[in-house]
Amino acid sequence: MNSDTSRLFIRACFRQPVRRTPVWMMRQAGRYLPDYRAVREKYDFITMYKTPELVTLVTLQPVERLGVDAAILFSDILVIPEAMGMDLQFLEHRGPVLARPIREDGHIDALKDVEPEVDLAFVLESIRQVRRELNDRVPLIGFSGAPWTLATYMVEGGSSRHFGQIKRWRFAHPVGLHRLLEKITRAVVAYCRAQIAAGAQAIQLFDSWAGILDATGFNEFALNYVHRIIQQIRTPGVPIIYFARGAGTWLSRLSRCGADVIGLDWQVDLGLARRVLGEKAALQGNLDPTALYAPPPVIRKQVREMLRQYGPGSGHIANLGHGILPDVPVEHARAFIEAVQTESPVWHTQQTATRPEEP
Ligand code: 1CP
Repeated sequence: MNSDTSRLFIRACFRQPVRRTPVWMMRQAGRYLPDYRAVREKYDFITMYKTPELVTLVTLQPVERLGVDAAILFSDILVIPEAMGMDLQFLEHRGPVLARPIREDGHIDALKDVEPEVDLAFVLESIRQVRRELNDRVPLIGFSGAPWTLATYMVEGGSSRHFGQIKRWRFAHPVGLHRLLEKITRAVVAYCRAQIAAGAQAIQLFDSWAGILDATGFNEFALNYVHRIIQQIRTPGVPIIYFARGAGTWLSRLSRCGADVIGLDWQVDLGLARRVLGEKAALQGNLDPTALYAPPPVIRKQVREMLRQYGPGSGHIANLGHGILPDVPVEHARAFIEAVQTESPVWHTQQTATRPEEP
Protein backbone atom coordinates (compact mmCIF):
# COMPACT_ATOMS: atom_id res chain seq x y z
CA MET A 1 0.00 0.00 0.00
CA ASN A 2 1.46 3.38 -0.87
CA SER A 3 1.57 6.47 1.34
CA ASP A 4 -1.32 8.06 -0.54
CA THR A 5 -3.57 5.20 0.58
CA SER A 6 -2.32 5.47 4.15
CA ARG A 7 -3.47 9.13 4.30
CA LEU A 8 -6.92 8.66 2.68
CA PHE A 9 -8.82 8.26 5.92
CA ILE A 10 -7.24 11.26 7.70
CA ARG A 11 -7.59 13.46 4.61
CA ALA A 12 -11.30 12.60 4.23
CA CYS A 13 -11.87 13.34 7.95
CA PHE A 14 -10.59 16.87 7.30
CA ARG A 15 -12.54 17.09 3.99
CA GLN A 16 -9.35 17.42 1.94
CA PRO A 17 -9.45 16.05 -1.64
CA VAL A 18 -8.97 12.28 -1.99
CA ARG A 19 -8.87 10.00 -5.03
CA ARG A 20 -11.45 7.63 -3.53
CA THR A 21 -13.63 7.22 -0.43
CA PRO A 22 -11.89 5.50 2.51
CA VAL A 23 -13.72 2.67 4.29
CA TRP A 24 -13.58 0.75 7.57
CA MET A 25 -16.22 -1.06 9.66
CA MET A 26 -17.26 -0.60 13.27
CA ARG A 27 -16.49 -3.85 15.15
CA GLN A 28 -14.25 -4.92 12.29
CA ALA A 29 -12.02 -6.87 14.69
CA GLY A 30 -14.61 -9.36 15.84
CA ARG A 31 -16.43 -12.64 15.65
CA TYR A 32 -17.37 -12.64 11.95
CA LEU A 33 -13.64 -13.20 11.25
CA PRO A 34 -12.52 -16.85 11.50
CA ASP A 35 -9.05 -15.58 12.51
CA TYR A 36 -10.62 -13.73 15.46
CA ARG A 37 -12.66 -16.76 16.53
CA ALA A 38 -9.51 -18.90 16.50
CA VAL A 39 -7.83 -16.54 19.01
CA ARG A 40 -11.03 -16.10 21.05
CA GLU A 41 -11.33 -19.89 21.50
CA LYS A 42 -8.14 -19.81 23.53
CA TYR A 43 -8.68 -16.66 25.61
CA ASP A 44 -11.60 -14.86 27.21
CA PHE A 45 -12.44 -11.37 25.95
CA ILE A 46 -10.98 -9.48 28.95
CA THR A 47 -7.67 -11.36 28.74
CA MET A 48 -7.60 -10.50 25.04
CA TYR A 49 -7.96 -6.74 25.44
CA LYS A 50 -5.54 -6.64 28.39
CA THR A 51 -2.75 -8.43 26.49
CA PRO A 52 -0.97 -6.10 24.02
CA GLU A 53 0.30 -8.98 21.84
CA LEU A 54 -3.26 -10.31 21.38
CA VAL A 55 -4.65 -6.81 20.82
CA THR A 56 -2.05 -6.27 18.10
CA LEU A 57 -2.85 -9.61 16.48
CA VAL A 58 -6.61 -9.04 16.22
CA THR A 59 -6.42 -5.30 15.45
CA LEU A 60 -4.40 -6.14 12.35
CA GLN A 61 -6.61 -9.01 11.15
CA PRO A 62 -9.14 -6.88 9.21
CA VAL A 63 -6.32 -4.77 7.77
CA GLU A 64 -4.64 -7.86 6.38
CA ARG A 65 -7.76 -9.89 5.52
CA LEU A 66 -9.99 -7.16 4.09
CA GLY A 67 -7.77 -4.21 3.19
CA VAL A 68 -9.70 -1.66 5.26
CA ASP A 69 -8.36 1.92 5.19
CA ALA A 70 -8.11 2.35 8.97
CA ALA A 71 -7.47 0.09 11.95
CA ILE A 72 -9.42 0.48 15.21
CA LEU A 73 -7.84 -0.60 18.44
CA PHE A 74 -9.26 -3.85 19.79
CA SER A 75 -10.60 -2.92 23.22
CA ASP A 76 -13.92 -1.96 24.80
CA ILE A 77 -15.62 1.20 26.03
CA LEU A 78 -16.15 -0.42 29.44
CA VAL A 79 -12.47 -0.24 30.39
CA ILE A 80 -13.28 3.21 31.85
CA PRO A 81 -15.85 2.04 34.46
CA GLU A 82 -13.45 -0.78 35.26
CA ALA A 83 -10.56 1.68 35.73
CA MET A 84 -12.87 3.75 37.97
CA GLY A 85 -13.10 0.76 40.28
CA MET A 86 -16.18 -1.15 39.08
CA ASP A 87 -16.01 -4.91 38.73
CA LEU A 88 -16.59 -5.89 35.06
CA GLN A 89 -17.42 -9.25 33.57
CA PHE A 90 -18.55 -10.32 30.11
CA LEU A 91 -21.00 -13.20 30.32
CA GLU A 92 -21.75 -15.45 27.38
CA HIS A 93 -25.29 -14.68 26.05
CA ARG A 94 -25.74 -11.79 28.47
CA GLY A 95 -23.00 -9.32 27.56
CA PRO A 96 -21.25 -6.96 29.98
CA VAL A 97 -22.12 -6.95 33.69
CA LEU A 98 -20.91 -4.27 36.11
CA ALA A 99 -21.31 -5.38 39.73
CA ARG A 100 -22.71 -2.92 42.32
CA PRO A 101 -24.15 -0.36 39.88
CA ILE A 102 -24.17 3.37 40.73
CA ARG A 103 -27.53 4.01 42.41
CA GLU A 104 -26.83 6.78 44.98
CA ASP A 105 -24.63 9.82 45.43
CA GLY A 106 -22.27 7.96 47.76
CA HIS A 107 -21.49 5.51 44.96
CA ILE A 108 -20.22 8.37 42.80
CA ASP A 109 -17.79 9.47 45.50
CA ALA A 110 -16.40 5.95 45.69
CA LEU A 111 -15.39 6.02 41.99
CA LYS A 112 -11.67 6.54 41.44
CA ASP A 113 -10.11 9.29 39.34
CA VAL A 114 -8.50 7.51 36.41
CA GLU A 115 -4.76 7.74 35.77
CA PRO A 116 -4.46 6.26 32.28
CA GLU A 117 -0.69 5.65 32.50
CA VAL A 118 -1.32 3.46 35.56
CA ASP A 119 -4.88 2.12 35.30
CA LEU A 120 -5.02 1.70 31.52
CA ALA A 121 -1.35 1.07 30.78
CA PHE A 122 -2.34 -2.07 28.80
CA VAL A 123 -4.26 0.10 26.30
CA LEU A 124 -1.38 2.54 25.84
CA GLU A 125 1.15 -0.26 25.39
CA SER A 126 -1.21 -1.90 22.87
CA ILE A 127 -1.40 1.33 20.88
CA ARG A 128 2.41 1.54 20.72
CA GLN A 129 2.68 -2.10 19.59
CA VAL A 130 -0.07 -1.78 16.98
CA ARG A 131 1.57 1.36 15.55
CA ARG A 132 4.90 -0.44 15.25
CA GLU A 133 3.28 -3.41 13.56
CA LEU A 134 1.14 -1.28 11.21
CA ASN A 135 4.20 0.66 10.12
CA ASP A 136 1.99 3.43 8.67
CA ARG A 137 0.11 1.15 6.26
CA VAL A 138 -3.15 2.64 7.60
CA PRO A 139 -3.88 4.98 10.52
CA LEU A 140 -4.93 3.69 13.95
CA ILE A 141 -8.20 4.90 15.50
CA GLY A 142 -8.35 5.03 19.30
CA PHE A 143 -11.72 5.38 21.03
CA SER A 144 -13.69 5.93 24.19
CA GLY A 145 -17.30 5.67 25.23
CA ALA A 146 -18.97 9.08 25.53
CA PRO A 147 -20.02 10.00 29.11
CA TRP A 148 -23.77 9.47 28.65
CA THR A 149 -23.33 5.98 27.20
CA LEU A 150 -20.80 5.00 29.87
CA ALA A 151 -23.19 6.29 32.54
CA THR A 152 -26.00 4.05 31.21
CA TYR A 153 -23.84 0.95 31.77
CA MET A 154 -22.63 2.17 35.18
CA VAL A 155 -26.12 2.97 36.47
CA GLU A 156 -27.96 0.01 34.88
CA GLY A 157 -25.16 -2.44 35.72
CA GLY A 158 -24.89 -3.63 32.11
CA SER A 159 -26.98 -3.69 28.97
CA SER A 160 -30.60 -2.71 29.42
CA ARG A 161 -33.92 -2.94 27.66
CA HIS A 162 -35.80 0.03 29.12
CA PHE A 163 -33.06 2.06 30.85
CA GLY A 164 -35.39 2.59 33.81
CA GLN A 165 -32.63 3.38 36.31
CA ILE A 166 -30.69 5.98 34.32
CA LYS A 167 -33.91 7.63 33.18
CA ARG A 168 -35.01 7.84 36.79
CA TRP A 169 -31.76 9.75 37.51
CA ARG A 170 -32.29 11.94 34.47
CA PHE A 171 -35.68 13.19 35.68
CA ALA A 172 -35.70 12.61 39.44
CA HIS A 173 -32.11 13.47 40.33
CA PRO A 174 -30.44 15.40 37.48
CA VAL A 175 -27.94 17.05 39.86
CA GLY A 176 -26.58 13.65 40.84
CA LEU A 177 -26.44 12.53 37.22
CA HIS A 178 -24.46 15.63 36.28
CA ARG A 179 -22.01 14.88 39.07
CA LEU A 180 -21.51 11.39 37.68
CA LEU A 181 -21.14 12.68 34.12
CA GLU A 182 -18.55 15.25 35.29
CA LYS A 183 -16.48 12.54 36.87
CA ILE A 184 -16.68 10.31 33.78
CA THR A 185 -15.82 13.28 31.56
CA ARG A 186 -12.57 13.88 33.47
CA ALA A 187 -11.65 10.23 32.97
CA VAL A 188 -12.49 10.29 29.25
CA VAL A 189 -10.41 13.45 28.66
CA ALA A 190 -7.37 11.96 30.38
CA TYR A 191 -7.87 8.66 28.56
CA CYS A 192 -8.18 10.19 25.07
CA ARG A 193 -5.17 12.45 25.63
CA ALA A 194 -3.11 9.46 26.73
CA GLN A 195 -4.21 7.47 23.67
CA ILE A 196 -3.14 10.31 21.38
CA ALA A 197 0.20 10.64 23.19
CA ALA A 198 0.73 6.88 22.75
CA GLY A 199 0.11 7.10 18.99
CA ALA A 200 -3.64 7.01 18.25
CA GLN A 201 -4.09 8.96 14.99
CA ALA A 202 -7.85 9.62 15.34
CA ILE A 203 -10.33 9.31 18.21
CA GLN A 204 -13.91 8.06 17.97
CA LEU A 205 -16.36 8.80 20.79
CA PHE A 206 -19.11 6.16 20.90
CA ASP A 207 -22.48 7.41 22.17
CA SER A 208 -24.35 4.21 21.41
CA TRP A 209 -27.30 5.07 23.68
CA ALA A 210 -27.77 8.75 22.74
CA GLY A 211 -31.03 7.73 21.06
CA ILE A 212 -32.82 6.83 24.30
CA LEU A 213 -32.73 10.47 25.43
CA ASP A 214 -35.41 13.10 24.89
CA ALA A 215 -34.55 16.18 22.79
CA THR A 216 -33.57 18.49 25.68
CA GLY A 217 -31.89 15.66 27.52
CA PHE A 218 -29.67 15.01 24.52
CA ASN A 219 -28.22 18.55 24.75
CA GLU A 220 -27.96 18.59 28.50
CA PHE A 221 -26.65 15.10 29.28
CA ALA A 222 -24.86 14.00 26.09
CA LEU A 223 -23.81 16.80 23.73
CA ASN A 224 -22.57 19.25 26.41
CA TYR A 225 -20.08 16.78 27.78
CA VAL A 226 -18.92 15.64 24.34
CA HIS A 227 -18.35 19.28 23.40
CA ARG A 228 -16.15 19.80 26.46
CA ILE A 229 -14.19 16.63 25.80
CA ILE A 230 -13.53 17.60 22.20
CA GLN A 231 -12.28 21.06 23.20
CA GLN A 232 -9.94 19.50 25.73
CA ILE A 233 -8.47 16.70 23.62
CA ARG A 234 -8.15 18.56 20.32
CA THR A 235 -4.69 17.92 18.82
CA PRO A 236 -3.54 19.21 15.41
CA GLY A 237 -3.80 16.54 12.72
CA VAL A 238 -5.84 14.13 14.91
CA PRO A 239 -9.49 14.04 13.75
CA ILE A 240 -12.25 13.43 16.28
CA ILE A 241 -15.34 11.41 15.32
CA TYR A 242 -18.61 11.52 17.27
CA PHE A 243 -20.94 8.57 16.69
CA ALA A 244 -24.28 9.18 18.42
CA ARG A 245 -26.57 6.29 17.58
CA GLY A 246 -30.23 7.25 17.30
CA ALA A 247 -29.49 11.00 17.15
CA GLY A 248 -30.60 11.38 13.52
CA THR A 249 -33.59 13.48 14.55
CA TRP A 250 -31.21 16.08 16.01
CA LEU A 251 -28.92 16.36 12.98
CA SER A 252 -28.61 20.13 12.98
CA ARG A 253 -27.37 20.10 16.58
CA LEU A 254 -24.78 17.39 16.11
CA SER A 255 -22.09 19.62 14.63
CA ARG A 256 -22.24 21.84 17.74
CA CYS A 257 -20.04 19.34 19.55
CA GLY A 258 -17.12 20.44 17.36
CA ALA A 259 -16.20 17.00 16.01
CA ASP A 260 -14.40 16.83 12.66
CA VAL A 261 -16.52 13.83 11.67
CA ILE A 262 -20.09 12.90 12.57
CA GLY A 263 -20.81 9.17 12.55
CA LEU A 264 -24.31 8.31 11.30
CA ASP A 265 -26.39 5.27 12.06
CA TRP A 266 -28.14 3.47 9.19
CA GLN A 267 -31.50 5.17 9.71
CA VAL A 268 -30.18 8.59 8.74
CA ASP A 269 -30.61 9.85 5.17
CA LEU A 270 -26.99 10.46 4.16
CA GLY A 271 -27.89 13.03 1.49
CA LEU A 272 -29.98 15.04 3.97
CA ALA A 273 -27.21 14.79 6.58
CA ARG A 274 -24.76 16.23 4.07
CA ARG A 275 -27.07 19.14 3.27
CA VAL A 276 -27.43 19.90 6.99
CA LEU A 277 -23.90 19.17 8.19
CA GLY A 278 -21.66 19.01 5.13
CA GLU A 279 -20.22 22.51 5.54
CA LYS A 280 -19.28 21.80 9.14
CA ALA A 281 -18.11 18.21 9.36
CA ALA A 282 -17.20 15.10 7.42
CA LEU A 283 -19.70 12.23 7.63
CA GLN A 284 -19.06 8.59 8.45
CA GLY A 285 -21.40 5.72 7.67
CA ASN A 286 -23.96 4.40 7.18
CA LEU A 287 -24.98 1.19 5.41
CA ASP A 288 -27.41 -0.94 7.40
CA PRO A 289 -25.23 -3.73 8.93
CA THR A 290 -27.88 -6.32 7.94
CA ALA A 291 -27.34 -5.41 4.27
CA LEU A 292 -24.22 -7.58 4.55
CA TYR A 293 -26.47 -10.67 4.77
CA ALA A 294 -27.28 -10.14 1.08
CA PRO A 295 -25.12 -11.67 -1.67
CA PRO A 296 -22.14 -9.59 -2.94
CA PRO A 297 -23.90 -8.17 -6.05
CA VAL A 298 -26.63 -6.71 -3.81
CA ILE A 299 -24.01 -5.35 -1.41
CA ARG A 300 -22.31 -3.61 -4.34
CA LYS A 301 -25.61 -2.07 -5.41
CA GLN A 302 -26.27 -0.83 -1.88
CA VAL A 303 -22.77 0.67 -1.71
CA ARG A 304 -23.32 2.46 -5.02
CA GLU A 305 -26.53 3.90 -3.61
CA MET A 306 -24.77 5.07 -0.42
CA LEU A 307 -22.04 6.79 -2.47
CA ARG A 308 -24.67 8.41 -4.68
CA GLN A 309 -26.53 9.71 -1.64
CA TYR A 310 -23.40 11.41 -0.33
CA GLY A 311 -22.55 12.71 -3.79
CA PRO A 312 -19.33 14.16 -5.22
CA GLY A 313 -16.28 15.36 -3.34
CA SER A 314 -14.41 14.52 -0.15
CA GLY A 315 -15.70 14.38 3.42
CA HIS A 316 -17.22 10.90 3.42
CA ILE A 317 -15.77 7.92 5.27
CA ALA A 318 -17.74 4.84 4.26
CA ASN A 319 -18.73 2.57 7.13
CA LEU A 320 -21.68 0.58 8.42
CA GLY A 321 -24.38 2.35 10.42
CA HIS A 322 -23.43 0.25 13.49
CA GLY A 323 -21.13 -2.70 14.23
CA ILE A 324 -20.78 -5.60 11.79
CA LEU A 325 -22.87 -8.56 12.94
CA PRO A 326 -21.06 -11.73 14.09
CA ASP A 327 -22.79 -14.06 11.59
CA VAL A 328 -21.96 -12.09 8.44
CA PRO A 329 -19.87 -14.19 6.01
CA VAL A 330 -16.37 -12.79 5.73
CA GLU A 331 -16.64 -12.72 1.88
CA HIS A 332 -19.58 -10.35 2.24
CA ALA A 333 -17.53 -8.03 4.46
CA ARG A 334 -14.82 -8.11 1.83
CA ALA A 335 -17.37 -7.35 -0.90
CA PHE A 336 -18.44 -4.23 1.05
CA ILE A 337 -14.86 -2.95 1.38
CA GLU A 338 -14.01 -3.73 -2.25
CA ALA A 339 -17.19 -2.11 -3.56
CA VAL A 340 -16.38 1.18 -1.82
CA GLN A 341 -12.79 1.09 -3.02
CA THR A 342 -13.67 0.38 -6.65
CA GLU A 343 -16.96 2.29 -7.04
CA SER A 344 -16.00 5.53 -5.31
CA PRO A 345 -13.21 7.00 -7.50
CA VAL A 346 -15.75 8.36 -9.98
CA TRP A 347 -17.15 10.66 -7.27
CA HIS A 348 -13.75 12.22 -6.73
CA THR A 349 -12.77 13.18 -10.29
CA GLN A 350 -12.65 16.84 -11.21
CA GLN A 351 -14.90 16.61 -14.31
CA THR A 352 -18.56 16.68 -13.35
CA ALA A 353 -19.33 15.08 -16.73
CA THR A 354 -17.97 11.73 -15.55
CA ARG A 355 -20.19 11.53 -12.49
CA PRO A 356 -22.87 8.85 -12.50
CA GLU A 357 -26.36 9.97 -13.39
CA GLU A 358 -29.02 10.04 -10.71
CA PRO A 359 -31.44 7.17 -11.32
O1 1CP B 1 -17.18 -12.27 23.36
C1 1CP B 1 -16.50 -11.54 22.61
O2 1CP B 1 -15.76 -11.98 21.70
C2 1CP B 1 -16.55 -10.09 22.88
C3 1CP B 1 -17.48 -9.35 22.01
C4 1CP B 1 -17.01 -7.90 22.04
C5 1CP B 1 -16.07 -7.34 21.15
C6 1CP B 1 -15.36 -8.01 20.00
C7 1CP B 1 -17.37 -6.92 22.98
C8 1CP B 1 -18.28 -7.09 24.15
N1 1CP B 1 -16.69 -5.75 22.66
C9 1CP B 1 -15.88 -5.98 21.55
C10 1CP B 1 -14.93 -5.05 20.92
C11 1CP B 1 -15.28 -3.64 20.79
N2 1CP B 1 -16.24 -2.97 21.49
C12 1CP B 1 -14.59 -2.74 19.96
C13 1CP B 1 -13.35 -3.15 19.19
C14 1CP B 1 -12.94 -2.47 17.99
C15 1CP B 1 -13.73 -2.78 16.75
O3 1CP B 1 -13.42 -3.75 16.05
O4 1CP B 1 -14.65 -1.98 16.44
C16 1CP B 1 -15.24 -1.50 20.10
C17 1CP B 1 -14.94 -0.20 19.37
C18 1CP B 1 -16.26 -1.66 21.06
C19 1CP B 1 -17.11 -0.56 21.53
C20 1CP B 1 -18.30 -0.87 22.36
N3 1CP B 1 -18.42 -1.78 23.39
C21 1CP B 1 -19.51 -0.18 22.27
C22 1CP B 1 -19.75 0.98 21.35
C23 1CP B 1 -20.09 0.53 19.97
C24 1CP B 1 -21.43 -0.14 19.82
O5 1CP B 1 -21.43 -1.32 19.48
O6 1CP B 1 -22.45 0.54 20.02
C25 1CP B 1 -20.40 -0.71 23.22
C26 1CP B 1 -21.83 -0.28 23.49
C27 1CP B 1 -19.71 -1.72 23.94
C28 1CP B 1 -20.20 -2.53 25.06
C29 1CP B 1 -20.15 -3.97 24.71
N4 1CP B 1 -19.01 -4.74 24.75
C30 1CP B 1 -19.28 -6.01 24.31
C31 1CP B 1 -20.67 -6.06 23.99
C32 1CP B 1 -21.38 -7.28 23.51
C33 1CP B 1 -21.17 -4.77 24.20
C34 1CP B 1 -22.57 -4.28 23.87
C35 1CP B 1 -23.58 -4.70 24.87
C36 1CP B 1 -24.90 -4.00 24.64
O7 1CP B 1 -25.53 -4.18 23.58
O8 1CP B 1 -25.30 -3.26 25.56
